[in-house]
Amino acid sequence: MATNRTFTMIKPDAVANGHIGAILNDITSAGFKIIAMKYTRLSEELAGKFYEIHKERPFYKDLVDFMSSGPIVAAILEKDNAVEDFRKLIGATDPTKAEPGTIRNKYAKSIDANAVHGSDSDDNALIEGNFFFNASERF
Ligand code: YYY
Ligand code: MG
Repeated sequence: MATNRTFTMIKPDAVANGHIGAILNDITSAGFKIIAMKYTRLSEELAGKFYEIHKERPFYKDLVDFMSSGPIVAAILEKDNAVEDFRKLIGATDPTKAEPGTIRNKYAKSIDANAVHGSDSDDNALIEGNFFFNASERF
């Protein structure tokens, strides 16, 4: 069901800094089940499409450059209240404002390279999951 799923990416900074294992451990320890997962790299074009809702924002170009700068891990996660609970687990967009113990507090260095993505609504979780995975890749 869409309502108990969310979508995440471990961003290029966290991958480059060797945090894939620790972040996946935090995610599964918090009760999220992995429904789909892949290690991949976004082209500039695909990163631009993924973040199209931010097209008019001043940080869009830097965001697209950053998200296509290296490999990422993309995953669909399942848990009751997945979208809201995952946003709590990752913390605020700006890691200096993220609560202690949150993934961004622990692994992110700046607002633009903030370690992880988390969907902001059930509708977007479904759209974003479908962006990366087809039906035969979800378990
Ligand atoms: O959903 P979330 O990732 O927490 O933040 P958004 O407001 O959706 O922005 C997406 C992405 O853009 C953010 O994770 C980093 C980047 N960004 C930025 O570089 N500078 C900002 N002032 C705001 C967002
Ligand atoms: Mg967002």
